[in-house]
Amino acid sequence: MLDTATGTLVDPVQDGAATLYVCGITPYDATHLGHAATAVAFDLLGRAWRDAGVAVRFASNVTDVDDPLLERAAATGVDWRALAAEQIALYAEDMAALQVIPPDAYLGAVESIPAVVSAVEQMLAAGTAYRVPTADALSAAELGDVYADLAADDQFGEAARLDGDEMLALSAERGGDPGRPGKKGPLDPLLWRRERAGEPAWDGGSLGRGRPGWHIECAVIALGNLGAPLSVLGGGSDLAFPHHEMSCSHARALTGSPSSGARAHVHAGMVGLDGEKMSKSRGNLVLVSTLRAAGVDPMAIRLAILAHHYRDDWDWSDEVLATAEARLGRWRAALSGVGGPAADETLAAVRAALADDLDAPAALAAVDAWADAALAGAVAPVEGAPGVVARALDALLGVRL
Ligand code: 5CA
Ligand code: ZN
Repeated sequence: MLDTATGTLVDPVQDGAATLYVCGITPYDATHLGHAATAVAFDLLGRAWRDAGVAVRFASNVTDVDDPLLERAAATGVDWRALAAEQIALYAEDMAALQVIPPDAYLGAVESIPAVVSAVEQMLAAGTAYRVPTADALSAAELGDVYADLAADDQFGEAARLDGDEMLALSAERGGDPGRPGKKGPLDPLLWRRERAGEPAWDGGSLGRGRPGWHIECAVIALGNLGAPLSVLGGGSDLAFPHHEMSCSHARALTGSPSSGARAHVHAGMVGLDGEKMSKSRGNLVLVSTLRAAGVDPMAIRLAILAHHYRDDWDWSDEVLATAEARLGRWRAALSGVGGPAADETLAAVRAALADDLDAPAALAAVDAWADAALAGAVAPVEGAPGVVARALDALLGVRL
């Protein structure tokens, strides 16, 4: 895998085992093609590992309380819990349709609050977190919000490798608050937000009522369910900074170990539409559920995603989908025979492509070559070969025909 922290290819598997943490959705405007592409990318990794005999443990989260979710619920006049529940269910349906294997541990931010509170209390006690007074906390104002002290982490910045100005700009853009008065460092991220009027809040023990910050959510869920270090910490490239940088910093603070981040930081490229990143804030979304409702075969959506290398940024378009539908049709026709070209070389080529930093386009090309040969009928057919190819496509690529 390409480790985006070092820019080098690394093999994060150790002793035949690997842990994978993939950042899941904030449940509104799901599931757009960007969410789907990132989920499929890491699903492919899990499949390649399992095929190679690696014992995989996979965890993911759903950010079921955070500012963007609350803002969307308020803007549309729905209860934030109802919005989250509906979107989580829709995402699960879309993932099942796309043959994404579910995580072994799948946790929400809300259900993880007791673990987050313990973690933040631990960081306060260790001096790696501090309080910032709030003017409008509903009670015990002196407790304040809690922030992580990044100055206590001399490895901070090693994963994303950005300069100070870039970090400040991305922090402001992606949920941080570099201008908040009272913080020790502008990049210091929120760990616990005290209750504010009109906002949901939970019992925070010695922290006072409030709700969790974003990065600590993933740090706590990953540590609690997979341990440290992670083999792969994954998500879209929009999470490289600040989210993954901060989550790893929190993991180091909580374990006291400098190597408790991730062996490989792996980031999927951004899917866009007409040259712009597909995002909830821009509203330029193509939803998996809309395509499904229009009768598009989910396997064509999966093939459209797999036609792009996971690291590349790419644009969704009608042509991308039409190409995938045509490929699906050719593969189905080729697989419909009792006999077909021998499968061994094709399987070896698909496995080799996946082992080469998940080169899905090369894997598809190998299957195309088999399908072309099958349809041309030029080689002596081997009985059962189409079945072998079909099962390999299902297991390795998650394409069930
Ligand atoms: N809940 C957080 C992660 S803890 C979050 O980023 N949620 S999200 O709904 O915005 O995104 C869910 C996943 O999809 C993340 O891994 C994110 O990096 C990825 N993602 C979001 N937009 C795109 C896009 N346009 N292309 C590819 N992946 C995307
Ligand atoms: Zn996350």
